[in-house]
Amino acid sequence: CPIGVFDSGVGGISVLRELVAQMPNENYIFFGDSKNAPYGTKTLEEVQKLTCADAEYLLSRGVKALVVACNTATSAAIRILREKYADMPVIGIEPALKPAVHAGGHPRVLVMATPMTLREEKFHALMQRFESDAEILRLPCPGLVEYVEQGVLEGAELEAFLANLFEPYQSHPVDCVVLGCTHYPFVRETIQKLLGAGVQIFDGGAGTARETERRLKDCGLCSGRAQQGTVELCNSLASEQMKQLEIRLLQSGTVQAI
Ligand code: DGN
Repeated sequence: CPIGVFDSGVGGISVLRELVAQMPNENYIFFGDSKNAPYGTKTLEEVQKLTCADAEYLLSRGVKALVVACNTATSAAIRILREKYADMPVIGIEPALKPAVHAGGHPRVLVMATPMTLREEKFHALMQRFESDAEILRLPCPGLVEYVEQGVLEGAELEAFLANLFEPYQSHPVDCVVLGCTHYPFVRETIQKLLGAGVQIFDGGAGTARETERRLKDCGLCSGRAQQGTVELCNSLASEQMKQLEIRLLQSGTVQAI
């Protein structure tokens, strides 16, 4: 059986890339709900409803585990999904505050995420755990997801948008950045360019992939296949242009997308 991975759009492919690197012999079905992206500026009830529909689609495709490759959907609905699908591993993602804070020296950490992720209870609880070891600054980035959904990963317009967001930190720079939305790793180079090479950038993709492998092992659900697995890319906006964008983002020379 395949592993089901979903996001409110194409951002979750940054997590899918890590999953494939971590467990190349598994089969994957990715579902991106680009038709309804972005989730991060919708109401909690809307996001919960859309997240459950995404999960149901993957369940109908016979997946053995669910990876919620979206910080917004995780913060809004992970509890609901775990209750609903109590007999299967349901893995979420959250902003990678821990490795950033452990970079040491009471760092100034900038957390970039959607307004909903930063507003929800789950993030407040996470922040409380690390508040004494770092100065944690929250930067909601409405509008950034849309650039990635349109395949704009670099260029003058994106740089101007980000420079405007980073303006308050010019006079007092940050030490680390946490990419708390799965779309943002695709614009990582542009963020690094604007903030400078000395700023460390973290995201939760690799941690989520390791956690998924642990959970599959615990449940005896790892694939015993010796050969490379497959990746199927699905999207609620089924167009040739979207397919090409998804393949470009997956950037995998070894895994064939079907
Ligand atoms: N990729 C989603 C996340 O990680 O929060 C956000 C996309 C959105 O819907 N705003």
